[in-house]
Amino acid sequence: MAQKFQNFINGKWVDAKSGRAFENRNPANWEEVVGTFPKSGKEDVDEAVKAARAAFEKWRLVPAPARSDIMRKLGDLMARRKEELAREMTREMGKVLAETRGDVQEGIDTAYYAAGEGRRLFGKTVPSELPNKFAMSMRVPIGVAGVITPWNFPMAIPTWKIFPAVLSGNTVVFKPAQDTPKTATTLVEIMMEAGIPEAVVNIVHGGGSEVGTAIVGHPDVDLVSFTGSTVVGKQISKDAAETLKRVSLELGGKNAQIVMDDADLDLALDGVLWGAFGTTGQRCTATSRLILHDKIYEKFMSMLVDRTKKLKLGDGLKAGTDVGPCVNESQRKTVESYVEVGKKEGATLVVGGAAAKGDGLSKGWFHEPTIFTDVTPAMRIAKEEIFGPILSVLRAKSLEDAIRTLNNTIYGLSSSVYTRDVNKAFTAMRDIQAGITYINASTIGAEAHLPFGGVKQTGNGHREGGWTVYDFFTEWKTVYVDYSGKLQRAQIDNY
Ligand code: UN1
Repeated sequence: MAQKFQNFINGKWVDAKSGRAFENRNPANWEEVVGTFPKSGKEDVDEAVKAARAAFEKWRLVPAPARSDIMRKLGDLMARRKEELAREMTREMGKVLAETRGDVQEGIDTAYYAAGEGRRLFGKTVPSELPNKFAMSMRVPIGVAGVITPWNFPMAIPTWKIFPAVLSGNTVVFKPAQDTPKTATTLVEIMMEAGIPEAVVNIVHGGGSEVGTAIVGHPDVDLVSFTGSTVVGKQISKDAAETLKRVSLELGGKNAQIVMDDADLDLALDGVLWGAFGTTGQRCTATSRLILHDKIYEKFMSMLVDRTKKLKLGDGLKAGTDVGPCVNESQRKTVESYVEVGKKEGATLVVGGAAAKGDGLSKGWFHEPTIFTDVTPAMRIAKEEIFGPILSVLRAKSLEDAIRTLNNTIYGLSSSVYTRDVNKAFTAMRDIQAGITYINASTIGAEAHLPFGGVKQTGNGHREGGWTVYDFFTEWKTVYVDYSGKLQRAQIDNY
């Protein structure tokens, strides 16, 4: 019998009101059921929002440094259980153990950052125009936050959103992806153990069209933080407009790595292999385009093809595995369909291109690391986010040409340039249109204490991570204190 998991609403573990459930399976072995989870609906969301709203009235009054103490405990608990959490996550979504350990570490770092932030959350005092008058502006919590998260960073991304939300004094209704409900459930258990009061965080499992839509449409949810596809992000934006909610969207990418003719090619090779095929290409920061300078094109391609062929596919829990499975059947089908698109568009398939079979792979959603060359900017494989192990290679004659190609996308999350020329590096930093630019490093691997997010259709201008996420989860409240004892009219006739 598969282990059964529940929602956590108003401090109690409960089934979906409908009694329905869904199954979660290991993508490296689809015969293995991780557990069953409630298939919730609007009525469950209503309960969770009611509980979160009531809890907000008390939580907002707890001093931020006291909330910090809980964050510190949370970080400690996660650190103690890091290995167990990493293993559970690999089993649930497939990426290799070294990466799931990194995913948990991002959560730990985010907890400790939040712990520090509770003793800052700086406001500003500003001189007033008028005598005997004091003026200041301070951060205040907003209310109930809806948090909707993807499966590719099942621990890190929920912590990026929930920890700053809660540290700032908000309460949360959390809907994790249906492919990673177990990791999310464990995270909620740990939050309770650390001392987050009941009902401050509620988890409601289920599908986007049921649970997600209900959260976004709920008049008593004040803000929504979402990471996922651009298509869904646009819908959330429209739906949230009905109640004028504040929305933070972290969406798709079509990130590129440029390799200039003066680059350290071995370094650039390690970078692209890690960026394109790490996490099976399932990161919003993944390298899905490689732009090579004409002069090093032939040499670099032969190095790249050679190394790509040596990547070892397999169960992420097994030592020696480089690349795990796609997260589920539909994701692998998407990857397969893009291989067909690439071939039809006239690109040249140089490595991979098929669902992987062989020892230990027959019951998982594995797909070979795949590379297309002769890709032109107009092709769909150069433009659309695939979210799988496919790399499209383009060519450039110069830095300007390479940057033009890199910028030729509706997205703008991450980017990378390999060059030893400091002038070229600074030109790239200035001219690349992206939220994140790496020099001589891969497009993946953002650190939790710096702003994270993208330009263009990757988002709507907000940033997660570091100090910037606190701008999203707090409201500025301005306060004037007049101690003159008389009516003072600003801007009119006081002088
Ligand atoms: C994501 O893929 O949605 O920068 C997040 C990185 C990770 C986070 C990725 N730290 O690749």
